[in-house]
Amino acid sequence: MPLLAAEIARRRTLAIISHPDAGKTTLTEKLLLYGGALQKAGAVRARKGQRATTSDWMELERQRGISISSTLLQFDYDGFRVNLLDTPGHKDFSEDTYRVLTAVDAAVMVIDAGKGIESQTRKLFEVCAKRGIPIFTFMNKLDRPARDPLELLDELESVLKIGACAMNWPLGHGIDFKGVYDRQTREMHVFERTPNGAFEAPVQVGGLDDPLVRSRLDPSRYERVRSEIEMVEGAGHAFDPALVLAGRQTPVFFGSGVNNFGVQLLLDNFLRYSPPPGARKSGDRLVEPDEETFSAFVFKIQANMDPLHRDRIAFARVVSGRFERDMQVRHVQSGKRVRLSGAYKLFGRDRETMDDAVAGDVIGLVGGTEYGIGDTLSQDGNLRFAEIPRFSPECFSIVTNPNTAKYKQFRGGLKQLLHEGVVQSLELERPEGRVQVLAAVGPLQFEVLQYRLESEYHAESRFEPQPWVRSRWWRPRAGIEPRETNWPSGSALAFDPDGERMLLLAEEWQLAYFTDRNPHIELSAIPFG
Ligand SMILES: Nc1nc2c(ncn2[C@@H]2O[C@H](COP(=O)(O)OP(=O)(O)OP(=O)(O)O)[C@@H](O)[C@H]2O)c(=O)[nH]1
Ligand SMILES: [Mg+2]
Repeated sequence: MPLLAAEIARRRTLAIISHPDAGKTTLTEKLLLYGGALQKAGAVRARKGQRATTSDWMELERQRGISISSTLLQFDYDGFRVNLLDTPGHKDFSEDTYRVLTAVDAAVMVIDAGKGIESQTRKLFEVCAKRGIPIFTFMNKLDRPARDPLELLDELESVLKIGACAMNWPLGHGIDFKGVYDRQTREMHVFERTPNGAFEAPVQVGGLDDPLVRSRLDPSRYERVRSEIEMVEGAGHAFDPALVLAGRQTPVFFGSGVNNFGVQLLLDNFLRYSPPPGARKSGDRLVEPDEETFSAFVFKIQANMDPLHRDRIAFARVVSGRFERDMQVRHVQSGKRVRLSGAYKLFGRDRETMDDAVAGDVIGLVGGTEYGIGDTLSQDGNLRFAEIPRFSPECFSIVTNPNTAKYKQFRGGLKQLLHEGVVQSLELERPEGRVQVLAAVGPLQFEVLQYRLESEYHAESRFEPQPWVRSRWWRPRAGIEPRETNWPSGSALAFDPDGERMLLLAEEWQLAYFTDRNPHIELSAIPFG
């Protein structure tokens, strides 16, 4: 069996992130095509008879043409084992995306070159920066009218405060977009478009003066590109792999995901310069990937991925040691010893038995009903990873079952989807007793819940939106004399599943007002734990 260190060194675990619609799922599909994991690429909005993408496998995703849930794709390419996670861009699903970011070692940030940096991209960038994750940038959609490349680079520097180094340079844009100039090899890659971009784009590669390559560009465009390249060579940042690993420089690749232009260059350079799996914190200690003891944490749960099996998969990122089939580990949260028998390698909704995994790999665990998001699995019962971020919900709804004949399906489905974290569940304190209220970061989460209850459990549901717009965990502040609390009008008290107290507010301004009026109460945007 190969040495642990050598196995770890060839792992790459990354997330693709951005604002909605920048082209993450399309790029993911093309990375799979160029990575040899797909023979033919599908489209996000596939027409009748066309292939859909591998990562938007959920029916609702295909109907709406957006990603709702993150998807894991594992494949081997050029000596590397890649764990690729396509994430949803919509802010209502950002909890899922943020969880995924705890499990990766690098990110590819996709930017629509016609638009530049959009709000959600900026937020996700900040999360990556805080975690010290190196970021590779893909400037996408160059086949459409795009902003000036220099301006796009400047924007990265001024808005995100990170050095931006163009790794390649676009040869034109819009219908004149012909390919890219690779600054490292000083070669032009001139591509041909293929129908639907389903197959790799034929490419001609040659130096700047190569007449064959040159003849493919309009002469005035060629002159312009040449002078742009001279300028970048003179004034642009020098590429510095150490700065990239430190999160202080982002290598920028121009291209078009739909047309497959520039995808190969992104993939090869990403694998070459991105880091192998890093350590994770357990309490005060850093757990290194090459430690002998196996450890992992669960960052995502998804039920019913396979319509034939209708089971639940927990996604666990291996932090250290070596996973072996049927091994016994401790599920730290319950204290129980569990056997890791149903373990899978995942490719969208497809699965294959996993025999061997090391740090960086994500294992799909089937059947462990006790696993929750954030849980630690380890041979060392003293380890506990606390990676998963929590969010205070801003949308609330009470759900009821309108069809008494389907009570069992409704209850069962709701329980499973709550466990998966599709939405959160709170208990509202009412004079008549406690009432369940569902809580989410954004309203689309409720739509997904309703749709999935119907399609996966054949259960109807009725949602009654509630008026609160903010929530906080609260407790009496230590060392301050208790006194009567001034609850704002329209507010409500609730309990989270751990029994921690929460305050739900009807207006945003009440937050500051409440803090001001109630110095004896401490508020927190995350649970006190
Ligand atoms: N013209 C052009 N369109 C593109 C390109 N890449 C993606 N698109 C289109 O942009 C739309 C959104 O693409 P997706 O890949 O679904 O974007 P996404 O970032 O995954 O979106 P969410 O997951 O919903 O956040 C689709 O209609 C794509 O066909 C590109 O390079 N050029
Ligand atoms: Mg997507």
